[in-house]
Amino acid sequence: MFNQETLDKYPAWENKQYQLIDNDGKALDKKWKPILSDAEIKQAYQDLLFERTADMMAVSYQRQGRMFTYPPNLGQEAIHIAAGMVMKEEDWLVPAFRELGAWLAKGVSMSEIFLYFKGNEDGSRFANARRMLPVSVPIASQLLHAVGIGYAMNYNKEKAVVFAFVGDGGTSEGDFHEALNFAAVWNVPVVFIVQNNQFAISVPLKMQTKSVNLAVKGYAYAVPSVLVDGNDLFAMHEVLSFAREQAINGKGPMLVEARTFRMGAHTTSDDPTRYRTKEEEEDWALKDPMKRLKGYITDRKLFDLSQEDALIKDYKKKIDAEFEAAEKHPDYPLEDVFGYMYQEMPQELKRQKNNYENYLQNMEGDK
Ligand SMILES: Cc1ncc(C[n+]2csc(CCOP(=O)(O)OP(=O)(O)O)c2C)c(N)n1
Ligand SMILES: [Mg+2]
Repeated sequence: MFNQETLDKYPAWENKQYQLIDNDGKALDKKWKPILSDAEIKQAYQDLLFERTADMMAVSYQRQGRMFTYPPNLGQEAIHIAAGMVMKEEDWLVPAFRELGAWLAKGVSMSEIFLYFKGNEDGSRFANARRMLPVSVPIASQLLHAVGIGYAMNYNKEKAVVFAFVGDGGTSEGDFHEALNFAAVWNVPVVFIVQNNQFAISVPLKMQTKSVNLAVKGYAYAVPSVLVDGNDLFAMHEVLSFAREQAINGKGPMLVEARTFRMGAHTTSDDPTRYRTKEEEEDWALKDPMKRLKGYITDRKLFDLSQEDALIKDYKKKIDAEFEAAEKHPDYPLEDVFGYMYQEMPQELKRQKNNYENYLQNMEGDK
């Protein structure tokens, strides 16, 4: 089990990553025993399968022209499922925009997610997800909000933790550094999860930083930090459980760099073949988090894989119904987009509104 002693054995500057299972799902240390029960492991696999199915369907709805955009999660799901298992109801989730499984664990519905990516702000009004901020596209800005929430929780003497997500690209933003600095100074209960998926759109990590890794950046601010195999559900779960424990016990923030790979495109408007090689993709495919977890559960006979197709079919039905609900949701009035900034609408904004109205009318005409 990951503890303070383990943390001390993984100083970030040595660039050793915490990992428990290999690419086939076999334990690296034969003596290792998961802290998760068999039932929890089986559930984790099913949740991962659901996230992957929902994610692929979201991409296809967008391709059908039924949603404006979508950022695929493919390959990064173990991080999300592990975080979802560790987060408690009273904890806060401060998302970036690529951690679908964690949102679902908080209680966000797929139809809310679809609404959001259809450009409808009702998608950020979560009916059931408690203590979760809306998706944050302005890179790294959410980390400052996370620290603010952590500060408020200390002030109110609340025993809960903030889980804040950011990408590798986000670590180049000033906000990331400001957030880490004040997280340490104020000793806030914030767990920073850096999803290092190797790219910020088309910019590879080596053009982003000269540091040995991203975890090492935490040390400058006295934030305990560790590099973890983000495609290893067990390693992620252990480290995040430890980070939560530390935060709850007043030990302050922690930074977890989850090393992973975005197997899909940045968003549905991106073509990754233009900036990365087939070899790189093939190499990371061997480390696919689902394949590894599947290897583990197959060895341990925790899940009857012959049920998988039926399960996926059932998920697809549910996801389709959620998408239909999003499509039936009332459209927002155009006035909402343009109406609130000024008491009297300036000429330029009137021109834009007019253009947009014409565009919508023409779209109608094409049907
Ligand atoms: C402040 C800001 N600058 C630029 C952008 C445009 N942008 C959107 S996603 C992205 C890259 C983010 O990369 P990373 O943090 O690694 O997250 P990933 O997309 O890989 O999950 C950029 C530059 C933005 N949304 N916000
Ligand atoms: Mg990235």
